[in-house]
Amino acid sequence: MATESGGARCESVERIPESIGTEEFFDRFIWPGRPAILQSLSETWDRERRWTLNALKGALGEKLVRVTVSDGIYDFDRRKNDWKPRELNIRMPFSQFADRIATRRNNGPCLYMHQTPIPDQLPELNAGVGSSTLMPPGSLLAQNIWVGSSGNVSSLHFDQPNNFLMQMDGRKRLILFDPWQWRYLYASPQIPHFSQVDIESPNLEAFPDFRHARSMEVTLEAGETLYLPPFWWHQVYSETASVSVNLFWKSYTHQFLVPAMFRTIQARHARIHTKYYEYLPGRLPRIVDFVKHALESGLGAVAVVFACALVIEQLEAAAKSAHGESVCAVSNYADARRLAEKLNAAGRIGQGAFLQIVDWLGNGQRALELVALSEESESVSVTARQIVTAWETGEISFLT
Ligand SMILES: O=C(O)CCC(=O)C(=O)O
Repeated sequence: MATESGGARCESVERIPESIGTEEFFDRFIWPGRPAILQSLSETWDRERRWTLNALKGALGEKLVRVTVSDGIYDFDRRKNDWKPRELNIRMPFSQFADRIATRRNNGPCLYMHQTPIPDQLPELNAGVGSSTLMPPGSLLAQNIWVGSSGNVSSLHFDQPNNFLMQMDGRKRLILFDPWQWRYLYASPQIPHFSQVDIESPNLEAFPDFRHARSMEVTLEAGETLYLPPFWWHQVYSETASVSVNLFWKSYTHQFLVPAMFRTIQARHARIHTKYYEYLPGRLPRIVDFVKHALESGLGAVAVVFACALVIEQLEAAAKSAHGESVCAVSNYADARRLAEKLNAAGRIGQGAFLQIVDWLGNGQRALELVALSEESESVSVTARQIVTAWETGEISFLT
């Protein structure tokens, strides 16, 4: 079906009505990298008693929360090629916020308490936070809550971790593009996990290949969870007042074999040397897991390729540390957080920010994105060069 945008919508995302075992979930969705809607996952979260707007109002009461006010697009003004966050932040008691979003009129301002880390910012809710047996133990990276009015749009981007987006109250609609659509979606050089294309009204002169993009559309009802594999692009529309919780959890190595990651590898080979290094130990068990899985599934050739990659990585790492140099490759949130903590400690950025992406594009625009996690911190962008220079001049030191 052709859309107004010139792209097309195709296929649908499978809905899984009953609970599904971990092994089956991995075979059908994780290994092939397919999204799914799980209709029973959030049952275990006591959704109605703890996570509806009313229940949250009871739990949070007059607590001051940070809310963004916008015309709906709260992140970037891609039409003006403006990549600074355009949001207006205010603080208000949660109960007042809940009343405002429940009664928003069609053309009124949109309010959003978006991507708010529960353990850090809403410890009152911590006791109600669960996990999922579908995630390997120890793989949880972040638990965020998203509460807002109808009309909010989280514009087209992807994330590196696996994601369970659980719809607790209200309804959201999502437009998804698989990772292989990368070249049709024109990642922003400034914020490389965001697309420059306004998919509602694309500028096909500036972004001609968008016409080849193929998307899927899904509606997420209360009680449903979307499993979104890493690097899947998503634009999210709140269709009603809404409460969602999302769990980010670690990716597997094979999930990095997508165009965005190839760009990172290119960047590595372009010799962007920096002197901090620690991603390998975290990734090792996941590569080994994948090799084992490939062998068990009779995919001998795949196992061999990965085993070779593993050996090459090890040798490369050993050679680099022997020469006292290493590669800047922060590949997951946990590593990024640790790096940001070092930067924080060195007074380079505000408390609670973290690095999300390093050198995706390898196109000379080596932006690192620092994302604010708490009210005290500010979103800042620094280039890899700035960090390296600061490191070389001894202004900061980290990950040695
Ligand atoms: O629900 C939203 O508005 C955005 C959610 C999202 O981007 C995510 O879970 O990664």
